[in-house]
Amino acid sequence: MLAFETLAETLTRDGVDVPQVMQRLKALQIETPSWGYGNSGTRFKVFKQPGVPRTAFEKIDDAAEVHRLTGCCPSVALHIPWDAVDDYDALADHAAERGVRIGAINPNVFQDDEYKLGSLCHPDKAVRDRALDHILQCCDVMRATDSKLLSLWFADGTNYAGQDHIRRRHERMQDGLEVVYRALPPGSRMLVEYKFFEPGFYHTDLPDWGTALLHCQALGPQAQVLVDTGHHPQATNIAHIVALLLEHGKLGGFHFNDRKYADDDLIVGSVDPFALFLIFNEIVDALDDPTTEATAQAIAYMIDQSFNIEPKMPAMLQSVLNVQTAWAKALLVDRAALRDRQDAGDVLGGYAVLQAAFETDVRSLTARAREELGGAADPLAVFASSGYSERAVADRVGAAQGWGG
Ligand code: PSV
Ligand code: MN
Repeated sequence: MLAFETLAETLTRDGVDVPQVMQRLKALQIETPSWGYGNSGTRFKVFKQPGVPRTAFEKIDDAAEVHRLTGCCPSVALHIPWDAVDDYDALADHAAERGVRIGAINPNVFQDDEYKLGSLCHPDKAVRDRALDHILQCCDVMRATDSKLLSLWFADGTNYAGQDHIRRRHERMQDGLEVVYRALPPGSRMLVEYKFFEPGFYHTDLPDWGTALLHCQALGPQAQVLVDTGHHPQATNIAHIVALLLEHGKLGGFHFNDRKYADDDLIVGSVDPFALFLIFNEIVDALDDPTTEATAQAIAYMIDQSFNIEPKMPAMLQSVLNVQTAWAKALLVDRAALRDRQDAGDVLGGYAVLQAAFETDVRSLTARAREELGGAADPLAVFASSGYSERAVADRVGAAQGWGG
């Protein structure tokens, strides 16, 4: 690994504004999900891990440890009711004491028996109202915890042709979202997530960014699309989606993870780090463009992963490191040269500019950024020798074994 000073010198010689790169590198904040710390599994099995948190408070402790080691994960997303508590003020205070804050609130309208045929799209108004009530309660949780993001994912869909009326379901979704939109706390945003299949296999009510965008456009400026990188068909060009959502002011946030086949929840960037880099490349490009800058600045970066066979804390740390790496590489792209090659119609020239940034060894840059943020140069090594896991195993006995436990 090149020493920071040596790399900075070389980059400066190549025309890179290293102080600006470092400033942008340190500005990247990545939210971690409470459910990434608890037990989780596949359709087939939940493999229990010793030492996992038993309560929302302990999940916040783990998130705070990730922030302590990286310096760039100051918020934690909650999933309600997985993280439901009697006293949300106390939970927010606990987070603040640990040096983090509550991030996006994720309502769960997919695990009750009533939601078998959907939530906001359900044919029965009573079920739709139940889902709506829950989401509105989550808006109250936002108020209590000072969260500025409501993150919505719906498992709504059908399994058989003829099961339900596709357009009527679409209208029910819009009607429900409108009620939620009006209930958003001031200054907050609502992020609408899509997923191309699962659990609905014939049709999904929010299958793609286009459908999410239709809803968000009809709702207004506080509604934006959330891109979960694991929620696309094979070969989808996510960077393209990101570019178009940025262009229209509708890219609200990400759920990062990686995937090989479906919604695999693998460590971010573990399968295709180049794809992740290309996503960030579009974002850095948008930051430098006055027409898209505000949207790009406000993007909420979140990890959405449940770790089934790998140790959870190191996996979370690795994901954060991989996001930082891709971000750093995107910051190194020579934008003037790229523009020049593109305008010249130079097919391989533009690719070469991207490749040069992607192939740069940025480890010393990201390590320095973490140190300057108060984290560790090597969070995984520090975590391994910290005794945190061992203490958790000794102290935390009896965690719930189901999803979100
Ligand atoms: C659905 O697959 C999803 O990506 C949504 O964001 C959920 O809220 C999350 O996973 C947790 O199950
Ligand atoms: Mn997600």
